[in-house]
Amino acid sequence: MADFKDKVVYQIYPKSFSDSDGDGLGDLRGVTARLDHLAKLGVDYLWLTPFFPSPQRDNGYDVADYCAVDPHFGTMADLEELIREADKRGMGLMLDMVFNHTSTEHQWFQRALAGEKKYQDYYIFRDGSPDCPPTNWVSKFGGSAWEYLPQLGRWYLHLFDVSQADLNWENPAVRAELAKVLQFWKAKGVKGFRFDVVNLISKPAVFEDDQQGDGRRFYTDGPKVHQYLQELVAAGGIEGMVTVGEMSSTTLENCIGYTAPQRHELSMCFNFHHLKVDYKNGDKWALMPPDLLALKKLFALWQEGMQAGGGWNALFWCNHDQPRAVSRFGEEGEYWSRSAKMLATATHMMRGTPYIYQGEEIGMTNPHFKSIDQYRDVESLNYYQILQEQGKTPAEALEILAARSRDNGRTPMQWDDGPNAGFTAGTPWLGLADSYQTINAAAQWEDPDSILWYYRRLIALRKENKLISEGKIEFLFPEDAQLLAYRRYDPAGSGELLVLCNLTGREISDCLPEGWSGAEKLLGNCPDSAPAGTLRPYECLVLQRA
Ligand code: TEU
Repeated sequence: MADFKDKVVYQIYPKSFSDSDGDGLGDLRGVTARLDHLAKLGVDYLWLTPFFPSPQRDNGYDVADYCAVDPHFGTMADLEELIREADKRGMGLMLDMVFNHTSTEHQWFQRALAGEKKYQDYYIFRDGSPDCPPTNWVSKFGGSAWEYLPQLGRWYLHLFDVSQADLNWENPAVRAELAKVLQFWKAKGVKGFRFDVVNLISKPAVFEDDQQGDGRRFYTDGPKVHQYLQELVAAGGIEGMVTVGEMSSTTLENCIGYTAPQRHELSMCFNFHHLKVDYKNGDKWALMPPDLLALKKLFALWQEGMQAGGGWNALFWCNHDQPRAVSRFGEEGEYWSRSAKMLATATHMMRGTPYIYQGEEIGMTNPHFKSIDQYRDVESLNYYQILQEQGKTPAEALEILAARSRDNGRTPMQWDDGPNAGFTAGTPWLGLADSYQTINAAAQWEDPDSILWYYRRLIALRKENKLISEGKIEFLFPEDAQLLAYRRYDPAGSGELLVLCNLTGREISDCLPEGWSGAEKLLGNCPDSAPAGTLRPYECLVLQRA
């Protein structure tokens, strides 16, 4: 089994990380040029989101060829160089496998379109009249999940964009093709994989209308998903590699199944329940401040539940689909640095493997776009229309996008305070957050009190202290909506950690559980002279005792 409990993964969105050739798009050589930043930070694995040939309707999650490099990102030789250079610095690459769907420009889909029966069986086609889709299921990006093809007189399923056709995992030939993709990249020397929406691959035997929802209950954690994953891992020969599955709307029971070692499925998985606590009535497009009590309950449920079942969590606040955590759960003004450090502490001290999304380590904020022309994401552009059809004014729709758009997390990495933050010598494909004059990596490497140095310390601590990587977890003060508190301990040995995070802009007093006064401070964003048991806005503290 791969070793991942004391490791930290850094997520790179290559399009927005670093541009080596001035075309405004980040590329693989750009990543190689920045490896020293990552090595100094101390991360172990680099997860790169897709750089495969793609029409880029969904920024590369619409893959047209699984075993090649899109010229926009460079060449296979560039990738091989990146693998070698990362390896020299003790870092391994994890590639993003988008196996629920392909781009409709993939040759499999093109051959299906051309009438080849073999390739039609690679996708999910259904008969039906042009005015009535086979089911009422809704695409994750809005609109029907079915598209009619007049030339074939049939519909195909796309749970995401119309250009992302769902693969038919019932077909053993499809499963064999995908296992070959894993073998191909393993032979190139990559160390692991992230599997995109992999809990959606197993569709039900019968397709029916969903009278209660958008259809997800029929295909989420579907009937054969565990069997397919076991088969993929074995046939791909990736059992010893580090793997993470992205699980959409999943359950605790299934995630235990996906990650408990004796099941030979995945090392760990992402779930998103804690990132829906600011969705009003579960609707991403309805704004609400985060429900902190709900957040705490979800952390406790998933942490203690995965522990009890022998599963393993991926720990994260940010990725390329999420707004910036400091803008969402922290504070962008006076407490910007303090709240960013508190949020980092909250997840990095938990039981699981932490993921850092590019820019998070310097506390990058949402860009606060004001006009629809500034957005690029297909989901944002679709919902700008849908929200107006639902009666919102353009200004209201823009306010929602400014809080919820995936582009919030996709603005270029802020390297320095020079033109375009050092991201590109050309015109960036997506505008920068104007905060880069003050929020950038160069300035933070100069400042030992920065968010960046704090992340470096958190990563180092995980390797020094087994309680962080291996210890058990127990949550405290479950009914307190302000204070996130848990302890990490070794039931067989000695030593214990206490983690206290003030999730709010209000001071907390008397938050020290019994027996902890006088304990040693391991880490925190509060001054050493702070009175014991008091946490000012967004302060956090990690204590240890023998
Ligand atoms: O995302 C899966 C997914 O369902 C969400 O994160 C989605 O973006 C959000 O819920 C919509 O409101 C993965 C990738 O991370 C994402 O970038 C891709 O667009 C998607 O799969 C399709 O491949």
